[in-house]
Amino acid sequence: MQLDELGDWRKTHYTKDVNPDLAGKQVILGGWVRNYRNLGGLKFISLQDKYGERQITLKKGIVSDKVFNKAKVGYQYCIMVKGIVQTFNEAPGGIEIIPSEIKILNITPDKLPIDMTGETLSDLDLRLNNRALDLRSLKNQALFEIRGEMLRSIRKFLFNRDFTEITTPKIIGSATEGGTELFPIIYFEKEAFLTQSAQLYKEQLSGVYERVFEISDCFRAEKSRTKRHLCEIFTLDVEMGFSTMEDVLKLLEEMVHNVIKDIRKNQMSALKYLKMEDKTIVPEIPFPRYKYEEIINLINKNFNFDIEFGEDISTEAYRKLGEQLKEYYYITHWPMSIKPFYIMPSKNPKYSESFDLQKGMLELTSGGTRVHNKEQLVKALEESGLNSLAFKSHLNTFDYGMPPHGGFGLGIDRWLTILCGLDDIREAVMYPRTPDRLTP
Ligand code: AMO
Repeated sequence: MQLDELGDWRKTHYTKDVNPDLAGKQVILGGWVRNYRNLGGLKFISLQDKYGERQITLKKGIVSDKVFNKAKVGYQYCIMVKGIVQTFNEAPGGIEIIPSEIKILNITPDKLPIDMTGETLSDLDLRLNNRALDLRSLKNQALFEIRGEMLRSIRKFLFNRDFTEITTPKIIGSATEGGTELFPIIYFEKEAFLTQSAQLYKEQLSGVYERVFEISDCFRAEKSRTKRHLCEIFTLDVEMGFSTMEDVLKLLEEMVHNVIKDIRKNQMSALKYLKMEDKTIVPEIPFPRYKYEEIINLINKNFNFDIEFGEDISTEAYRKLGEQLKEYYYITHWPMSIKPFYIMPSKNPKYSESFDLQKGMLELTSGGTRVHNKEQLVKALEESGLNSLAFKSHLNTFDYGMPPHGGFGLGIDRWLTILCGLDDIREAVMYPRTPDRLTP
């Protein structure tokens, strides 16, 4: 088939901008064929672009024979259409385009690897194998519009509160968090690692810019094959100088409240597409706060578990807890023994000035007050079995007037999973990385 050239055609509008005010006017749209129907003397094409879709209507006798005959399309053909906007109540969105010319810019095989009409949902792995195609679906369009809004809203919220956006290295020389969940890489002749989180750098920069945040990816070498774990995650890291956990808890709940408000205000049609308009609602603040000890007592009593102080809460226990506490809530004052070295112990050092933000069973965020005294930090490092020499350059920054500070890390992919009602976190990422997936 002879393909058309783009030539001097340029889009005049995106589908979202074609409204009834344009009735009678000529537009040029471009995109992909989401669906088509051929009813003999009448053909319909659903043309989809990055924002949505519009119906192209070709009625024999109304459009020229040349255009009518040219409109032989397949799923996901890349096309452009020049035509007149017409209001028509029965068309989706109440608008149709009557074409005067069509360009077929690229074609597709007869059978696509996944369904792109939206009528059936192909298997997730198959969709991920064909991700660039899959991402064009209306469902993914809605989902990633919400993600975009979420990131815009987070930035707006934090800039309005005097935060500075930072960017920190993703290649590091020693472990950030301790533990073994690091991906080693070869850095010229040396071993280096992919960063687990911006933790150390955001702390250092809270001693420079006071209130800082970073939105970026970090890497977790966890062989967890669950619907909540990825090996490359996208996180919001926040750190606030001259603050404690109390200030952090307050900021975080206000942020969550505001971001969901913005999503509802600016992305209601995407929420509706995902059938989340009654579920993703603006949560009341302040969020309920429970101490770790209260939570394990509650789980033990209500669900017959036997969690002892100092143990982590298992997935199964969280699942039960999530049936009772379905909304956003904080779990604070975790045992110091299971917290990283940089977390500040409470007055009673059995506990720590730390918290998790939960939504139902899912942990969205962890954070707390940090240790800002160098001697105390060196001691904590060594007590966690880490070599303080490996942290020398980090520790040095604590010699020059490090303010008391606190912060949090929020998993963007996990939050999107919740906001969009997804079953699997891999859906919330354009190209997910898991123990079993490195391509595409
Ligand atoms: P933490 O390790 O709890 O804390 O990570 C912060 C948040 O990131 C998300 N997350 C993950 N999401 C998907 N897959 C994973 N494998 C995964 N691991 C973590 C979770 C989690 O709550 N430095 C601290 C934060 C801080 O104290 O500021 C940290 O990284 O939503």
